[in-house]
Order: sequence, then C-alpha cells, then structure tokens
Amino acid sequence: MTGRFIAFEGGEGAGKSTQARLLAEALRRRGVEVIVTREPGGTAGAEAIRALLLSTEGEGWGARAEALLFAAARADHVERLIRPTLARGGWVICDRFLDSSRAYQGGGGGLSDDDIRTLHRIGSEGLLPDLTLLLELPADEADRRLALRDTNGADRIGGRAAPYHARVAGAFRRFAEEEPTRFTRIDAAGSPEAVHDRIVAALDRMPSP
Ligand code: T5A
Repeated sequence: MTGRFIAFEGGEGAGKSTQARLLAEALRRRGVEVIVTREPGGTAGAEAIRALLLSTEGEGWGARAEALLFAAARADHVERLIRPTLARGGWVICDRFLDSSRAYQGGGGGLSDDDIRTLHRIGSEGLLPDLTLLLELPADEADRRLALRDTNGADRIGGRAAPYHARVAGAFRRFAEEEPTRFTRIDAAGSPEAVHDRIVAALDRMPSP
C-alpha cells in the first residue's frame, strides 16, 4: 500500500503552514500515519539550500540559478523523505511543492513552464501530489496577517515587490483553471477552523487510490 501525497500551495501568508498542521492533527485522529514537511526544506540538504535561497544577505540569485536551487532542494526532499514515506504507506503533507516553482520562478521570475517542468522531471522524476490544495486569499488580508507575524521583515522572496507577487497569484489562478481536477481551490478567508473544515470536505471528496 502506498500513502497519499497532499500539497498546500498559494501566496505568502495564505495560511498554508497553519492548515498543514491542522490537517495532520485531523488525520492522526483518524489513525493515519502522516508527516508534515515543507519546501524549500524537509531534509538536512534541502534545509541548507533553503538558507541559501531565503537569506537576505549577499546579492542573491539570478532567476535561473534560483530555479535550479529549488529543483535541487526538491530532488533531495523527494528522494530522501517523500518517496520513502509514501512507500511505507505513510501520508505526506507538504507546505509548497512543484507548483510554487511554476508560480514564483515561472510566473514571477519569467522562466518558461516547460523549463520548470523539465527541471522537475530530471530532479524528482516528475512526482506530483495526489491532491493539491490552493489556498486563495486577497493580498490585503495576507499582508495584514504577515504584518502581525513578521515584525522583523520578510525573507528574500517574500520581500519582493507587489507586482512580483501579483504575477505569482495570477499564475496560481491560471494553473487551477487549466487543471481543475489536479487543483482544489480553497477560500482561505475566515477563521483557521472554518478554512480547515473546507479542507477536510475537499479531502473527503478525494477518490480512493
Ligand atoms: N518559494 C518556495 C519559491 O519561490 N519557489 C518554490 O519552489 C518554493 C517551494 C518560502 C518562500 O519560498 C518561495 C515562496 C516563499 O516566498 P516560507 O517561509 O515557507 O518561504 O513562506 P510561505 O510558504 O509563504 O509561508 P508563510 O509562513 O509566509 O505563510 P503561510 O504558511 O501561508 O501562512 P501561515 O499559516 O504561516 O499564516 C501566516 C500568519 O497568519 C496567521 C498565522 O497564525 C500566522 O501568523 N493565520 C491566520 N490569521 C487569521 N485567520 C486565519 N485563518 C489564519 N491562518 C493563519
């Protein structure tokens, strides 16, 4: 038996980490073995790459180097954590996955979708989640939540200008319209509990393997 792979996607501050945690707790109450992990990160190597990507020190990375680093972090994460967990029947909840690279390095950074998908094919053999939950929240509400939390400022990518993040949001919307069966759109407004209930309803509609 293989486990199930669920990814949370969406813009900054939409509530992905909060909802990943709440969903894991709900699944554990149902007796499911589940891990919560994140991108970039999740393994020692990928966390090291995360630090390189998100640090605000130094001059940062060009769009191509950035895309390669995200793909390298994902390759390590898939090989060392995600695939082994699924193979032993565990569930994986991942805070961001491939579609973040498509939205940020593609939509935001200008790389082609074909190039991002090629990097993913090489790095991670094209692995895709069984369910991708796209959390959608108006930018002003996300900004309000982040202002309350990030009193020390944003990381290198989160701190990019509003037009960059508008392109990211537009890209996520386009992906969901293009692949309505792969993406489940979740209204991320309201209390954490209300959003969680929408997610559990979406999960319960997911076909059995
Ligand atoms: N990136 C990542 C790429 O460019 N390419 C890639 O391929 C990948 C994988 C990752 C950065 O890297 C980029 C995208 C990002 O810029 P990150 O630190 O993981 O950096 O940042 P995010 O994924 O954006 O995560 P955040 O932590 O900023 O936002 P979340 O997880 O969406 O939101 P969360 O749950 O932390 O909530 C934010 C705040 O709002 C509160 C929370 O308590 C928290 O304070 N909150 C709510 N408040 C009111 N109502 C609700 N319903 C709330 N839900 C949460």
